[in-house]
Amino acid sequence: MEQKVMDLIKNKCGEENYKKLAVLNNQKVYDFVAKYIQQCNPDRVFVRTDSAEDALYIRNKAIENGEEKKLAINGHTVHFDGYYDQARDKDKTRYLLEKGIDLGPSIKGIDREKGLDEVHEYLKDSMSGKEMYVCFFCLGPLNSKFSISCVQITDSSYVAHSEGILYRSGYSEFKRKGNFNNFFRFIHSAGVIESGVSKDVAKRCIYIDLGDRIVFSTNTQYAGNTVGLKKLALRLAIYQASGEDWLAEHMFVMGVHNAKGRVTYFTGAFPSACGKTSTSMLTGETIIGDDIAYLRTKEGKAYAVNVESGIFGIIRDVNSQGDPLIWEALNSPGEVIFSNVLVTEKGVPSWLGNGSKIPESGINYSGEWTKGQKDSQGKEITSSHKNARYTVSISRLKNRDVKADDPGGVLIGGVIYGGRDSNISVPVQEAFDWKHGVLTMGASLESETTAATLGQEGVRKFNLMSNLDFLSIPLSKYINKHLDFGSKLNTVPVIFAVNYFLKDNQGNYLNGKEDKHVWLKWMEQRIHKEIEAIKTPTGFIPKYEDLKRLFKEVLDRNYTKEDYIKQFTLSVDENIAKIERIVTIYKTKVTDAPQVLFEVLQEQKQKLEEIKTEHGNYASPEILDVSELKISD
Ligand code: SPV
Ligand code: MN
Repeated sequence: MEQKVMDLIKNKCGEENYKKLAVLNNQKVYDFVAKYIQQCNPDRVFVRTDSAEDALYIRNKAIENGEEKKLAINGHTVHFDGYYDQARDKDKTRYLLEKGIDLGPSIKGIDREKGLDEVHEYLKDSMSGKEMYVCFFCLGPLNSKFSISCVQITDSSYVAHSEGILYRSGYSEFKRKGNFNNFFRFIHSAGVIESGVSKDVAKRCIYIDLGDRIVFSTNTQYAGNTVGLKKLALRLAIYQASGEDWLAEHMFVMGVHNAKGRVTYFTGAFPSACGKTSTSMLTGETIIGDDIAYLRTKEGKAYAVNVESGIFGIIRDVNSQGDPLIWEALNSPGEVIFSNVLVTEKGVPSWLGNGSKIPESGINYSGEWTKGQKDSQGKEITSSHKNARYTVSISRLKNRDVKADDPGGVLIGGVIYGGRDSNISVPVQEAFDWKHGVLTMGASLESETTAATLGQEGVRKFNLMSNLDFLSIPLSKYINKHLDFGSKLNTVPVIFAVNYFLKDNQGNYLNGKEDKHVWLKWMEQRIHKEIEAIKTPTGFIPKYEDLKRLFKEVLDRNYTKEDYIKQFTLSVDENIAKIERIVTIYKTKVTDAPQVLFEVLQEQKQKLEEIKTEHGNYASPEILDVSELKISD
């Protein structure tokens, strides 16, 4: 059997690629590759090692086969996903579950046998006429206890190219580890390609086998559905972490610097398109990663690594003013993949909110485009898609943190939870302790939906830890894991909640995009117990004097008392209604929700009711600033 497997591989790979596999001496890799050569029937197979030459081969292939097109600036390319393939497909992303297994009503499953049959049917001969890429990557830094090795098989050079930017190459790790078997496997086929895009999106499916640690993805190209190492691996990692003692989170990791050179690391969980990347990219601070982190404890302290090495960021509203560092990378030579933007005939990309006039015509995710064009449903087609993206390596960014590849991770000082919330939470607040933060900020997170997933925008949805879309274990288990994680710590990270999207009664945002930098500096000072805060029923909020000073220092702006009061007034009824919504979710949609969650939320509700009796529905921070609270409580 073994010889047969190797002969089959050799036949499709050719001598050179075969040798690259043969030195790995890993039976599980061979079986995986052989199985999908047989199933998908590619014309040939390319094996990606860690060499620059192999990365270049894939990059060139993407141009040759039309999945990417060169743009005017050297190293820049554009890729288009199909018109109906512009975001993560939550409905078609499902866990393959054995009969009788249920992960709870919020997590979608499909009968394992049925799902495997369906996806294998789609994969059958799906690579005929195409090349198969077998790629080795590492989630997390090389040589690190945090990290997980991966093999990705795909017939999309765009997917393989994106992964080469977004992840650390992992061939050398496979070589070092030899015949090991605890790695993740991903198999993707874009299916039939017509005009450069997946033709059969109706047959799109993304099926996850947690036990075998394998993910299948077919008839789609959008990176959130196809780049196995991103959100698909996050699901496998959450499952694996749940049986061990670490956490896999939808979080950025960044360093915040004070004037004296002190660096404090934060992790931050925000739903897609809610300011996560832009926070991690703030000028003057340093980035480790913008999307996915693994967290571990060591000697009573919490550490984090960035699972990735690049950014797959939303390009909408990226402009020279708001995002100067990204802007520079997107406007200078070097490797960048733009996806689903508008491209002019001169090969210049254009996107919504880039600070320039939208061109009259060009090529976009709908094909040839002219201003005002409508789709078959009569809906106006935007020039660039709202979820259009750029893919760039963090190594291209000047603000990359020096510890970005540290195998030991960075010590976490603060954890931030953020959501899109127009009328409930104040712009920034600090939890009373780990338990309070996990339960009332992380596990109670709600956010208004965005274009990052298919479906209606602007609907308020529950999204615990911003990780709900990726959970592969029951919610109660996930929350308990967080509580346990904190209980093992002597140095406990401080938990904060931010809301960049608060609006007034007329629907105007109460904060500028840049204000988040002030909140970050406030959090940094709170972690080091340098400033006092006001205790409210929902958390500690800033004192006016501190924000006034910080607005001046950070943004050179005069922050008025009037703005402070508008932004930090506690909306009591709205907060109570939110607690009631969250309690209902945990009572009706979550099996065995931890009792402590109900207790903490009930206590918070009671305090809010007391405030209401005393001060009415809107409690100004000045009224609340009566407590005996000092630097810590
Ligand atoms: C997100 O939507 O949270 C992203 C992009 O980071 S995706 O790869 O689609 O998940
Ligand atoms: Mn994300």
